Amino acid sequence: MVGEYPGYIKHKLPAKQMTVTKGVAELIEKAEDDEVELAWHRFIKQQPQCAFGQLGVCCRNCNMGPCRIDPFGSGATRGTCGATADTIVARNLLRMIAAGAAAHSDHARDVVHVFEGTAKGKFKDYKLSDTEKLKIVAKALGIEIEGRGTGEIGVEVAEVLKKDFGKVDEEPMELVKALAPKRRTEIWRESGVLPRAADREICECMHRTHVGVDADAASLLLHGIRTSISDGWGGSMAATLLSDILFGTPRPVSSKANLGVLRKDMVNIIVHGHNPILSTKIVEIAQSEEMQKLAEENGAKGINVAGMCCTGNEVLMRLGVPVAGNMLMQELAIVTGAVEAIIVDYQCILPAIVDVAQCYHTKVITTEPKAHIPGAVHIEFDPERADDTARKIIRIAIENYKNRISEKVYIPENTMELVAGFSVEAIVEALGGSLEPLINALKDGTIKGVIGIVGCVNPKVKHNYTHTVLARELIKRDVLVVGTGCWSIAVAMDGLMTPEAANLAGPGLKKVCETLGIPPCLHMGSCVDCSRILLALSALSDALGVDIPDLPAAGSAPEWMSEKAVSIGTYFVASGVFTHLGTVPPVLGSQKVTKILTEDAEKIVGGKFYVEPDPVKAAETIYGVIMEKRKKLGLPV
Ligand code: SF4
Ligand code: MSK
Repeated sequence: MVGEYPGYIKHKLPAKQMTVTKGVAELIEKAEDDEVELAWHRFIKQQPQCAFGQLGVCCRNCNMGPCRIDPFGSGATRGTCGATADTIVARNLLRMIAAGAAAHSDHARDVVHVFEGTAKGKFKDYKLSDTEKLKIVAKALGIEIEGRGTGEIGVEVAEVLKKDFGKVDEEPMELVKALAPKRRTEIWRESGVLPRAADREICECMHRTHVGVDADAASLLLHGIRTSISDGWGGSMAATLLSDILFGTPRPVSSKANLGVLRKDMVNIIVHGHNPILSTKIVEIAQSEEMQKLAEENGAKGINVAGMCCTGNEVLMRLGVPVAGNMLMQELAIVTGAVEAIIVDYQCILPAIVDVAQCYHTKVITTEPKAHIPGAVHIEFDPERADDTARKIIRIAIENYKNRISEKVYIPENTMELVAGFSVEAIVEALGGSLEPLINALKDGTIKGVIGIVGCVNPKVKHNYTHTVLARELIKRDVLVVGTGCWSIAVAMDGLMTPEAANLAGPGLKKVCETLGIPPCLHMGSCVDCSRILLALSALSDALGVDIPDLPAAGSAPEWMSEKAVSIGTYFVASGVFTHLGTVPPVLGSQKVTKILTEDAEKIVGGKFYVEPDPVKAAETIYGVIMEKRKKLGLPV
């Protein structure tokens, strides 16, 4: 790897300027000392990045291309087929939404599969843990629950939800009909964006963007909105609800975050990716006497499982498993030299971890038929033999402990306490059983508003800087912050998910947090759990008797990078949320598309995008929007 890029080591990164998270700079420096290349190094080698790509004006949707539009008008203004910059930018964005929605919905399909197999008694290593929630979901879907067993109800829930993926009629998706606020579904129906089935909308994205189909930017973007709704209120919603039924609805749980959660004297296993189906099993089986004994026989004091990214969030929220870091920290976990195995499912797994692992002793174990990485050990996960698969994988990790190279081990000491597990149900419980105290606090101005902050980290910007500064600026202004994904790990490592962080909040939010014993930033889960934010918004809009766009609420993806984040941002906007983006989306090559996203969308669905890389300026603007909404509702400002 080093031989491949002999130059990079001479140009060391200014590690301390790359991140705000403690311990990360030391590990970047260690990686350079060990001659290991990281995402930051590879990002620098990509410079200058293609300006056509950044503006979204390149197209390779057919073999008359690739084509690109000159943004300054001195070169080509149309592709070979005649597509304009507006068409190309809108088509590219639609394909991003399609990929993001596909990732979430396909994740959901896997959960539905295991849920159905469990309800039928076929997958014996799983059980339906939250049967109350099963009944609530079944009722919402119009399924009879009286006098029926949970297995029977579960099978019917699975039957209904399976149709939400791929049916061919024009009826809206069942989950959307069941859970989205009625005012929203009416607006979506009128605008022609009520989704019919997740796979169908995604498929139609691909059809529309094929050469010679939809050339109208507005029409393309409307379908993007439709597809994103099929994700947020459909695919992601199904993934969250069924994961809760299978593994339990999260409740507040204390744990720790940052790479210091790795243990020098234990077998360290990282679970990384997005799905709780295997990772929950890894945690469970690792705690078994059999595996702990095996670890001791191999010279370790035991087994330490830690999470990474959203699989990490899943097992943190439900089981209190410590989280080692967010997306850009996956390579650094290996650089500690103390990780015996990194077990991955899918999404946000850098293929480069295999190269990094080669410089240490870490085994990278892929488990999903749809996510292979060259050089990794592949052990395919089979839900029918879940415990056996988990045992097999954990054994590999344990047996690898003896291969640890002690001179290469360095675990930064940094860890941070946190409280996670704030599902909507947990928030309501923390409030004493109803949303009323929160509504009252919003009404009297003790809390000015609520923001959902989500999304990735990105080497284009200082790691975790925008995430943490934006959150700090908003809690200071008495805005309650909830969120998911890599954002939640970033602010947890910054200490904002401790009840003591209430001291950083404005007087109103501080009082509320102290009364309830909650942090000012609430961890709501993984990427698919952005659906929980939608449900929270829906509950708030019901309680206040207004539609979501009228709520003193906003959304943000400060350091986003993935296509899933594009889908999430779009369904936030579609749900009526003013949505901030901290990294610039590839749309600036079309004024028309930019205008639709940042202005016109509001007239159609009530929400719009706002782009601002500076978190302090963004916080001011977001706060201003929240205050405007308060004024319109007649609430004190
Ligand atoms: Fe070029 Fe049109 Fe083909 Fe795109 S679809 S590559 S713009 S000819
Ligand atoms: S893991 S999609 S980098 S949030 Fe959900 Fe983080 Fe973004 Fe992946």
